Amino acid sequence: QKDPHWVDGRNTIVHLFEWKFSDIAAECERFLGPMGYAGVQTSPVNEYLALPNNNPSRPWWERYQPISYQIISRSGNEAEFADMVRRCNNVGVRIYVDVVINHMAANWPDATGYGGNKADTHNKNYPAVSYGSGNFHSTCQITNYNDANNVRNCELSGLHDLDQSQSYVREKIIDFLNALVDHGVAGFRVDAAKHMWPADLEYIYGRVKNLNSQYFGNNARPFFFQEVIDQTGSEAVHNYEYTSFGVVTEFRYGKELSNCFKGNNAIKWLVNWGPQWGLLPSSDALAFIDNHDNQRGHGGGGDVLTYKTPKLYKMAIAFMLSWPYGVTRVMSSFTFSNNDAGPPANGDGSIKDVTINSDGTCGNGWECEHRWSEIANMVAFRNTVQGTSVTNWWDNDSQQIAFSRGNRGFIAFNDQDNTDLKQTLQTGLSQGTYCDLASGSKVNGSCSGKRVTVNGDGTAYIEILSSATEGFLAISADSKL
Ligand code: LM2
Ligand code: CA
Repeated sequence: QKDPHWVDGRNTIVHLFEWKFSDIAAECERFLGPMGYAGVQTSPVNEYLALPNNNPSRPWWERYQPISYQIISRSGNEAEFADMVRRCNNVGVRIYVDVVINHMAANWPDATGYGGNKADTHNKNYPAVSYGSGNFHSTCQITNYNDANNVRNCELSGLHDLDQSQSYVREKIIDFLNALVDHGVAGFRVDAAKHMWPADLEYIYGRVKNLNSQYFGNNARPFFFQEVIDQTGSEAVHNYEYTSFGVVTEFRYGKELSNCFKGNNAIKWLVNWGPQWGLLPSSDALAFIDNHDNQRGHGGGGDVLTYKTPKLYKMAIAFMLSWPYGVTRVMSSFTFSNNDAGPPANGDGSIKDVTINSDGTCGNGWECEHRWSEIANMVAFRNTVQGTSVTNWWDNDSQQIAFSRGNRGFIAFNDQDNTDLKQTLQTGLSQGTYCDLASGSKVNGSCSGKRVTVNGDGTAYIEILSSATEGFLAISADSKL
């Protein structure tokens, strides 16, 4: 169940972290569809803990403490969810829901969800599902990542750990996933998959119904991408245990690329980026630079590039989108300094609308990295070069590289401090003038950024000054003027 069911000619999933359903629907219609994005990962949509006393004030991580499987959250209710899925599918953008099925909410006094359902968390009683204490593993804490039993049968941060080997628990989870499938989602991000047994997950995925034939035809199986944090390969649980029945988030991808573009490892070594670096096979991997956890020091994170260092971040994202590997995912954040802080909110606690400025960027505290022209243009580039391979690799034996994607695209990176890139290079493209997708965009046949002249023999003079705002340059068959 590794087919994301993208509409032909599209690529890349964007995680619209904490967005409301109404804003996601609007974004599909006004931006994602027209720009060629393939899908959206939502934040968890089922009912979760509304923190008592608002202390800390409605943190983003409430969403990872389920109270029930009803669709009601800070993002909206079931009718709004249904409307979003329909409108996004209608413009060729798929929806993938983040599902939290490893555990339920931890111990909280008077735990109440956004839909008003209550849970007696201290007694592992969640009547709105309903789960009782017998549906959970007995209480123990995860303390030893060298012991798969401890990792999978004990509690992650005190979150009560469901026993997915029970047919009753499986049934409840399958019913929840089926309800989302009925609405027309294309698949799921499975939270904390590392903390569940592969055989249990394989069973559950196998029992989820086929995707809604209204959008996906007959016999289409739901897509599953599973969160398994395996950054070193040295823990008891390995990411490859999960790849025979779904795709896995490849955490080494963003970690290594961030390390490279930060200058700790010369980017010339990226010539064989992929399994030779210890990454999963391309068809098993969900590739990303940062996610909602590691961009704020959660989920094994700390060192990855994020929107906070835009020049290097955009280079890493551009490299990801130009390289033929994996199902690519782009992060779209809200601005934060406090790692616990929830999304931009109004006085009554409701999530703020995503507003769009006249230059296409977002307001009201939303970063919208997916709208940065360099990133959106590279999603288009990836669509343009689909099916081609890497050719014409060039490097300066250090931190400057360039390569072609067949005769469809060419990209160059200058990651070297105080050294300009000034080279005549083989682009593989046909003669003509092209618009650089990093420094500008092609709009109505003209270019708002640098122009690149490709000669009759495919060579072009490429210049990226070390002082430039953008550290890369990209041209494609579709950016020809
Ligand atoms: C994930 N993947 O495996 C998510 O990507 C990650 O965001 C989730 O943790 C985690 N698994 C569990 O679903 C987040 C966050 C934690 C937070 C939990 C639960 O990273 O910090 O834990 O959600 O909300 C919080 C408190 C923690 C407390 C716990 C239980 O930070 O101090 O532990 O709630 O109340 C006593
Ligand atoms: Ca578990």
